[in-house]
Amino acid sequence: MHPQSKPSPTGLPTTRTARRQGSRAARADATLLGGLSVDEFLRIHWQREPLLVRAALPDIKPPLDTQALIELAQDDSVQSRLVTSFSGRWQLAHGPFEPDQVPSLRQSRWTLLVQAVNLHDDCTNKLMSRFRFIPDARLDDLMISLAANQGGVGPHLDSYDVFLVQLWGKRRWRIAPPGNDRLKPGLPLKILAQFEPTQEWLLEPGDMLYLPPGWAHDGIAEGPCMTGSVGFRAPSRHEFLREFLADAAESPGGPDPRFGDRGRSRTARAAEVPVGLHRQMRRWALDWRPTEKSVNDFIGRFLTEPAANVFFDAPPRLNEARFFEASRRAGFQLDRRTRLLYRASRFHINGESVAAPRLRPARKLLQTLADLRELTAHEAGQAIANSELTQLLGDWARAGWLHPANSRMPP
Ligand SMILES: [Mn+2]
Repeated sequence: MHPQSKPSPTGLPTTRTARRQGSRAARADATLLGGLSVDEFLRIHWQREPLLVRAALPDIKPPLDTQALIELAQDDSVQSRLVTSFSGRWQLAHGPFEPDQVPSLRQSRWTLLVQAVNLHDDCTNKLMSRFRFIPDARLDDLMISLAANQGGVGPHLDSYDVFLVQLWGKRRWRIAPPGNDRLKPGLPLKILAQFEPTQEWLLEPGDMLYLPPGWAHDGIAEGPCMTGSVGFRAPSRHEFLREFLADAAESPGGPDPRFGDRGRSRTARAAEVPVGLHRQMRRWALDWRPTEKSVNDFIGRFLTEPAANVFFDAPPRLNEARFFEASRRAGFQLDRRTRLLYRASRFHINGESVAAPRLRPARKLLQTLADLRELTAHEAGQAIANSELTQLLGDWARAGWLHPANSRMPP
């Protein structure tokens, strides 16, 4: 369909962002959610009810083969775990693994879990982007588990929503509503003491199961199989405040008065906390207020902070003229590991906050880059014409956060 042939429901011209995302949503509607529209799914199922979708991703192929996945688990920048239940005894080992540490698929009862494969593989990243009807700030990663026959991690529950996508082979899932979260004692992994499944399905390639947080589930491979888990992030108050307060403590800003007790009298009770000292510290604690700006910026930095094991490969010496020339021809694309979010007039990228460009068209271009994770050659040309954007995009390219489109990205 020609993009201009269909007026938007509001009668206003649609932006390219809305159009591209609209078509993405329409494609998702077709099969991904089993005939439900995204809106219906969000209203009926999201954070409420499980949903089984047969042939959600028809013709799916594993984004990478078993050998490539095992090789990822050998990489020390990748988080991986090996769960085995040989002779009924649960064992857990953390990667990176030597090639001979991963059992053969001819042996039963083991699972290799590789976290955040989307950060390392473009096809996996593309698969995860099918779920961008949930905002990036809520999307976490796509884990891939490779299981031998009868492999699994035991009945357990997660605190986050999950889409379980069967990529290859078959896995039998049994689930139970939230309730009993008591764990079996003395095991290296969290396995529920009690599990009384209420529903059960055998998932085949392309089938998908959505589970809200807290639903107990047990997936057991029937023959060797590969399953993708699209996971979400939902900070708890404690997690957020721990990071926020640590950040605030490191960057107090303003003067830093120190306690003093000039003119004090001698003490007869050496162990008693001095009244003045206690009073001063109590005041510091009770009077401390973050500024609105520091809170807003911290939230953005918190939500875009790269995982501890993510390291961007900054080009050794960026030839800026050549970089902008290549981008003018092909457009820009964000590195697949880059987290770029925006709110009001601030942009947050990989744990840093920057002010939006002053001119509205430039701001719009940056929002498009964030929403679509790329700019066309035409848009790149417009961006390069704005000096504020050129500065910003040059900085990001130097950090390895942004590349000319279609260029080989670091593995
Ligand atoms: Mn799980």
